[in-house]
Amino acid sequence: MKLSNYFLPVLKESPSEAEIVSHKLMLRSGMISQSSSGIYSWLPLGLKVLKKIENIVRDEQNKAGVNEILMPTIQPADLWKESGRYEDYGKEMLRINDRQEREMLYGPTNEEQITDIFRRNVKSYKELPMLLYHIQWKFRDELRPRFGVMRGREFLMKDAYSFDINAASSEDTYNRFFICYLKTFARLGLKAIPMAADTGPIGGDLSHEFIIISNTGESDIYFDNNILNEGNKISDISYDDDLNSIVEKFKSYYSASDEKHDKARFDEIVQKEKQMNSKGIEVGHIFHFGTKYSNSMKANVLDSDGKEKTVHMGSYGIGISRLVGAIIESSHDESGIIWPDAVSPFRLGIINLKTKDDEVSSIANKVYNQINDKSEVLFDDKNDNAGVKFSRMDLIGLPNQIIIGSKAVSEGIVEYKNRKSRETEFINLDKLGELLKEMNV
Ligand code: 5CA
Repeated sequence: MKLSNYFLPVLKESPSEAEIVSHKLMLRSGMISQSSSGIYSWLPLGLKVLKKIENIVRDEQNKAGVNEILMPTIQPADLWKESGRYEDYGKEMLRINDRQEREMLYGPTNEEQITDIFRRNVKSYKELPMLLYHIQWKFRDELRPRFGVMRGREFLMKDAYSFDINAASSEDTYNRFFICYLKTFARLGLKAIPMAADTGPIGGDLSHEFIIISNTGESDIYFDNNILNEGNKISDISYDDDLNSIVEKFKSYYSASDEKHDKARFDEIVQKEKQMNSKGIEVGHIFHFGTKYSNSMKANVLDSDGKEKTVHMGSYGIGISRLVGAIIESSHDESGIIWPDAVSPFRLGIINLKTKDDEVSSIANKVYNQINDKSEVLFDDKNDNAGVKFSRMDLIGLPNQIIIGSKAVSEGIVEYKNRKSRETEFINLDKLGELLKEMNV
C-alpha cells in the first residue's frame, strides 16, 4: 500500500479527551474515529489490526473444535423474559421497539439466543458436547464509557457457548476453553493470567477472568509471581493431553482480582517475595453456569437411558476490540505503538526520503514493488520532510522499517530499523532480500 493512497489521518497533538496511552495513540495514529460516547468508527489501520486479532481468535476457536456461527445483533425481548434476565439487566441494555411495537433489544451477550437455537435443533445426547461461537458487535449502555475501545458501549466480542449432558462433561469443556484462551493470548503476544472471578449478570458458580498486567487497567490484581512461568509451553499442549491436570496446576497458584482477593489466604500460601499486586486489563472471561438458562428455557435432550435431561452450559468471551487497546497498553514507547508481529497492520514500512529525486525514487519504487508482491508493506511515498516521515512511521508502530535515501544511489545501501530495539544498520541493496527473510517479512 502506498501512503499517498492510504487513509491515515494522523494527529500531531495528543487529543485532550484521551486519558490513557492506548486511546491517545489510537486517535493519533488514525486507527479510530469517535462517533459518539463509547462508539467508534474503525479506520483502515485500526480495522487491519482488529481483523488480525479476530482471525487469531477464530483460528484458535476452530482448533479447539468450536463451530463458528453468526447470530444477529438485534434480539427479541421474549427470549430474555423466558430466562428472567429482561428486567435484571437494567439500564445497560439498549431496548428498542419495532414498528409493530414488538419489544426488541441490541444484544449485550447471547446466552438466550443460543439456548433457543440449541433447543430447536438438538434433541439427543449423541450430539453433545456441542460448542458454538460467533464474533459479533455487542452493545452495553455503560454508565461510564471510557478509555476509548477499552470500555466502549459498542464493542466486538467473540462469545462461545457450550452444551453438555452433565456437570462433569461440562467442566471438561470449561477446561478446554481455559487452555484455548491461554493459547490465544500467547499467540497475540500477551501474557494473560487466569483469575478466579465473580459471575455478575451472566451467573453461575465457576468463572475465570483472563487479565493482562497493565498500570492503566481497571482491576486490582493479586497473584503469585510463579504463575507467570506456568504458561511458557502453552502452544505445545494438545487437546488430547490431560487438560484437567494442566488447568488444576494453574488454579493451584494464588491469583485473584480485588472482588475475590483474600489477604489472609494470600499471605498464607504465597511467600512474601513472590506476592505481586498490580493493575490489570480483563481481556477474556469464562463462565460455567450449569442449568441456569437451559432450565428456564427448557433446553433438554434425550439421554442414553431414554430420559429427558437438562443440558449443562458455559459461556466464554474475548473482548476483541478491547484487545486492540490492551495490546497497545502493553507494547509502546514514547514515540508510539510497537506492534507484536502477529497483529501488526503491515509487516514492513518503507520510507522514501527523497521523493523529489528520480534516481532514489526509482530504487525505492523497485524495492516496494518487489516486497509488496509477497508481504504486507506500507510505502511512504509522500512529499513530507524526513522528520515527519520518521515520527509518523514510529507512531504507527510497524515492527520493521527500510529507509531509502541518497546513499541508495551513491553507495547502493539503505537503512534497516527495528522499531522495538530502535537499532539501525546499513545494508547493501543486494542483501536486503536475505535480511527481510530473517525478519520474517
Ligand atoms: N456472555 C459472557 C461470556 S461470552 C460475557 O458477556 N462475558 S463478559 O461480560 O465478561 O464479556 C466478555 C469480554 O468482553 C470481557 O472479558 C471484555 O474483554 C469484553 N468487554 C466487556 N465489556 C466491554 C466493554 N464495555 N468494552 C469493551 N470490551 C468489553
